[in-house]
Amino acid sequence: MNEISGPMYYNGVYHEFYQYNPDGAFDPNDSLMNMVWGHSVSTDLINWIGLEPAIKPDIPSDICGCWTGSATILFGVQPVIIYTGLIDRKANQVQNIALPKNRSDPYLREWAKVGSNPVIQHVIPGLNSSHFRDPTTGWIGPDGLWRIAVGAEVNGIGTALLYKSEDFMSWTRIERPLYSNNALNMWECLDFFAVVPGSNNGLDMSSEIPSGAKHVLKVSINSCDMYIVGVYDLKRDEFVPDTVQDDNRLWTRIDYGTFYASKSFFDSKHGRRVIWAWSNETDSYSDDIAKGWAGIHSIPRTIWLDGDGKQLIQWPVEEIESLRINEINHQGLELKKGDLFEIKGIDTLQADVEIDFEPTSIDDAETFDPSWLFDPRKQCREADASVHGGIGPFGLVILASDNMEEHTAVHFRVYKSEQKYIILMCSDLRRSSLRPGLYTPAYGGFFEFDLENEKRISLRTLIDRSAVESFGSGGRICITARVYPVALVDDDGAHMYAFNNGSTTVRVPQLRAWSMKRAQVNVMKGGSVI
Ligand code: DQQ
Repeated sequence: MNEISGPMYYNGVYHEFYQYNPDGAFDPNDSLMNMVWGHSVSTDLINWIGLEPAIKPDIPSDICGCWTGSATILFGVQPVIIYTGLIDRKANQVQNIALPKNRSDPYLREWAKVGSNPVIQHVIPGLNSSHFRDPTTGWIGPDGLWRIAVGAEVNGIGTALLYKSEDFMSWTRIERPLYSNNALNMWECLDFFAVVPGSNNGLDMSSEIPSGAKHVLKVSINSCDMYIVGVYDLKRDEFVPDTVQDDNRLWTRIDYGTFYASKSFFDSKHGRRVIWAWSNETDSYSDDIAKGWAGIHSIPRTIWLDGDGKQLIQWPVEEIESLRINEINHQGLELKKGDLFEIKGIDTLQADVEIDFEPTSIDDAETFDPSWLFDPRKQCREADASVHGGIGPFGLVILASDNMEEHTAVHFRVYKSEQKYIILMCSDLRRSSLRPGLYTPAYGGFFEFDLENEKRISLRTLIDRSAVESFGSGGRICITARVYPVALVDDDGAHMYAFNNGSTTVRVPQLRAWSMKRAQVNVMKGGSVI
């Protein structure tokens, strides 16, 4: 499977549709296949029931595949799916609509495509019609008209095309796009949503958006999910970024690891916005064929905008805490340069760890070089966990074998840049496995931090065997990684340590960790597991 398509909460049930390749465990993006919309349901975002696919290719306007799209709930009662159909083997793309056959079925198992499909054709001057896909969730304007955006490449430029409709069925393109930027040439899986700076209450795009709200445009391209914060100019129906860098390497990321094609939705049960994404395998094609599956979805996260109006914050939904057991707790630890403190007493292969680091002095921060911003991964490779620093590296070493020949390091390093502090967070997979043929980069990203006032740098890492999801500084920076250690397979488990390799001593005022119970994953109704 690959990404989540059309997540929604409707009548007490969460729906997760997703791109599913019924032909086997290979990457559907590598060729044109008969992608269908897989379908799972849940009442808590953690335990899932697998259902039959909701949409399959069977009409001329999706005959070569049902690709990504979104769900919109019209006026709180009518769910609608809008999705991309492949009309031929050249991957020419149009947009289609499907409606639930029976709205009183709590799981909305069956969907019917409308007779007027395709509702949006690929006839636009300058459009590359094989790059015209992934319609967003709809939003409503003060004029009562619905809008959606569709990602496209127009005259070689990445564009969010804007469409309007009175009834969500018949669509007219507005000549001016919602946004376009020549830093990239095609945008997949656009996501467009409103946020109130400093508030973690989500906003429903189908309702009036309060004044003072900002808008976020998320684009997915080249395995990266990037976002821009700005305002939505209602008069011009245009997204206006607060700032935007010409060089897309400087665009802020939703997550700096293996986390792609994310999609958010408004969760009316809890009044929050939830986002999650596809985390592809980073083992080999033959590994995936042997396993018989490939691709997972990250743990859903609540997402909101920081009070500074610039930075999105993400935090695992609180429901994940229902899986916590066997808490261990340490307080008042101190890590001097070279210290390695073993965290014992939990299942280190399936764990949730929360740890705070407090440098005892801020004097020894090394000088920041702005050119590093172009390539944080290079900095994570060159200044890795074994390289002594001023403040840091400190963090966690997880999934470590007895002799450390396999381990994954998740860590921070603090730099001083004129009047502010900049922190590098890394998730270094280069020694994560002895197996050949894996993709094992050192992922990394930078963020600004008010070290003088905030003092503590927090790290939360959720480990679920091959999945390692890390949240730095309360969710200001996130890195998802996939790891495949082999030495641990026959062992009792793996070791986990907190470490410091910087000359500044680091206090650990609080360290809490839990083993995690197994969630119910895609159990089909009737008992058989898919
Ligand atoms: N995957 C889908 C496309 C989308 C891409 C096809 C992103 O709709 O653009 O499975 O991973």
